[in-house]
Amino acid sequence: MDNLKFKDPIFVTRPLLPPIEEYNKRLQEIWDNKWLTNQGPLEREFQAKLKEKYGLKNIETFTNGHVSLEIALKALDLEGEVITTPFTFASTTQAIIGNNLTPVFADIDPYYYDLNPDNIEDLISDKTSAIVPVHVFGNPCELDKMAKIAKDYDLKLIYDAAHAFGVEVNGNSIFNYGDISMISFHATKVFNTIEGGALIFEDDKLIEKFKALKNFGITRDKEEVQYLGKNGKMNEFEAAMGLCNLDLVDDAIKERKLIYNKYLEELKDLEDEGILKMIKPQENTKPNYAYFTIKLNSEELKDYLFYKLPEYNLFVKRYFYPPCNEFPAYDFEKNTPIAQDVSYKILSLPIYAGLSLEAVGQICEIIKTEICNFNSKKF
Ligand code: T4K
Repeated sequence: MDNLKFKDPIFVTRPLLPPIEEYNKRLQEIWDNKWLTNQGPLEREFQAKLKEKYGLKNIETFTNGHVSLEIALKALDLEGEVITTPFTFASTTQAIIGNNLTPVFADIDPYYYDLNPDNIEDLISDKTSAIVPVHVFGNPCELDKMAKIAKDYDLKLIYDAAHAFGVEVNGNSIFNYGDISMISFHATKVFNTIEGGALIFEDDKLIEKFKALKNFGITRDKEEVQYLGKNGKMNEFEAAMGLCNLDLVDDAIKERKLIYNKYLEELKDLEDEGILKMIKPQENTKPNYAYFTIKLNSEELKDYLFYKLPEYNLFVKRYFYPPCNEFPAYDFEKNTPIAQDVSYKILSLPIYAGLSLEAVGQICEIIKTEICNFNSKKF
């Protein structure tokens, strides 16, 4: 074991950080402007650059992804039930519940682990007002089917695209689908603004509403509180980080691709033997390689690896465990067997710009060694 143990800890991710001199230049601007938050010049510049680089119609930035999603649901004045996925981070479900809406969980597809559109229609009732799918690990949902269901039943379609920064489908940004898409710019994401998030949307009427909702509901024209708002503003230090990281993100995604492909190659034998399953990027998609996951063939093996790998200074994560409809805080129906199966058997392995291919090789060696140890203990 000792020859495979990492000297320094290897985490599931590390944040993308610009050269400190570049960030310092932006800090100097903040000092010169004496403007720290509340729709400052760097936030506006950041929004404009994102719009241009990714071909977006409207964008509003926020303090984090979660608040962005809460505000998206609030702005659409939704009521009743929202159909969503149980295989996601707690945020998606909590944003729905936080808006006094009831999440109704539909099961996921077994390939990309996204909300399966074929499971939605049976759950639609006269109380349903929206669908909130997630592009899990950055892999796009079935966009056309989702759009058709939303149109046929007159439902709002809000994508949780927290993982999907930079992803394109048929040459178009993934953020341009649905009524609204939410992105997270959290430190652990492909692209970060330390904390941060954004909403991308088509409808111009939402521009002023989002600006008000992130500022205590105060409208800019009348300076009146017209909505029950939040403090959801992005500050200038976050926008500065975003502006610096925008210059780096394309190269970071290229590095991630090399890592992703190395995992696919190194772990292929284990997949061929049916011991684990990996996700191959979808056709017609420009992926962002945000996460690399393995679904083990048993929960026992997943648990064994999860608790064993830290002995090698290797820290993987259980994205996402358990499924959100099993959180002890709520009492939801647990009738989503595919989500449950995936959630109990999945591990996310390290992937980030700066992780060497040599380290990836070592991670795969550790996994192979420990799967052998697990099997020999079993029989
Ligand atoms: N919807 C979905 C589908 C999401 O996945 C998320 C967030 C949201 C909505 C909400 O967006 P935000 O409001 O967060 O913008 C992390 C993130 O905190 C969370 O943003 C993310 N999803 C979720 C999937 O993962 P944890 O609890 O797993 O993070 P943590 O602190 O264990 O970090 C993971 C590893 O990253 C650490 O082991 C080490 C490394 N790390 C982390 C941080 C924060 C660093 O090296 N440096 C750092 O600064 O939740």
